[in-house]
Amino acid sequence: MMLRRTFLALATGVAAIGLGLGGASAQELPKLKKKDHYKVGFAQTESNNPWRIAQTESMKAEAAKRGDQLVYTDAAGSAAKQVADVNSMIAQGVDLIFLAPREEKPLIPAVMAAKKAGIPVILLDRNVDQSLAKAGRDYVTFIGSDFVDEGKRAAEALTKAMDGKAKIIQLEGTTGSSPANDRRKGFEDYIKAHPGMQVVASQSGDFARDKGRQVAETLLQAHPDATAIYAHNDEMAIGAIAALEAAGKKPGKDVIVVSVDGTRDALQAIIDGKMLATVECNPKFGPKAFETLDRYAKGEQIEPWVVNTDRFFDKSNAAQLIADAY
Ligand code: GZL
Repeated sequence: MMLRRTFLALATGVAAIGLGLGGASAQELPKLKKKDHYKVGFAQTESNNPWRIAQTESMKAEAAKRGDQLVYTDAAGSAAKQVADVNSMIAQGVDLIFLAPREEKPLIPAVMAAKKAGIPVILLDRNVDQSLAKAGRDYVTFIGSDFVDEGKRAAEALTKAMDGKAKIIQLEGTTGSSPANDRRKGFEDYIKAHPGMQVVASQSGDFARDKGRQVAETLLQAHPDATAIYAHNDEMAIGAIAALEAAGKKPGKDVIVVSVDGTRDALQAIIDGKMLATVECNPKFGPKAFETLDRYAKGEQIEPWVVNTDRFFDKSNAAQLIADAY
């Protein structure tokens, strides 16, 4: 009996080490030594729209305000380049990396490389595939909006405005990105309970205005009976409005447009009656990102998801809030 118990204990121990559950350093989240000033990396996905530019400006402004050194990279829309950018930050020996993973899976190796190098990572704005990496184990936390809720709120507003009956064209964000995956999920889960609300076509416009216009043009030709457009971000929604007008359709009358972000152009489109509403997705991460870094350096236990709360913009408040929009 003794022999069996010893064997079992040994086997469990070996298995645990094999799974990396044993060796403390290999599995522990890197710590952040408290300093007066830090050298931090910020790996941005691209700068192809006002949202991303506003996010970058906010991070740079907060770093400057604190006298911290920011090693900034722009992956120009390439997940592979973003992985290389993170690896270069690791080589430069930054204290911590802020990463907005362009897509949920390709950035996992970068997160694991930083962990192996003893550099903590805070995910901003977009998340990684939760089955492959975990907050508190592989990275410190994810700071960002609830994209599923954004999709749900867009669906709620559209369902109400259309009395529960619409043929919807969906313009999806960047393929494989968490905002695109979750904004789709939130929207489609909501309309399941409203059979009159039908998505007749769904395609990625890569969160970009011109791509969004081109995709909207194609889908409107294929679905001339479409009565609504749900865009995963305002840039694509603005592109879709241009496509509608080019097709001789009146946005806000013939086709109702709803979106996410809360950019200045979107609020203007709402004021002009061309867009129904947009759910805010606040890009000004700077203060909260560095506040979370400070909390972590002080040894605080950081919650796995630091949630950004989102307002809702429609004709009731767009005019009074446009002055602060980006
Ligand atoms: C959302 C962010 C998205 C914005 C888009 O947090 O990742 O990326 O909604 C941006 O405008 O391109």
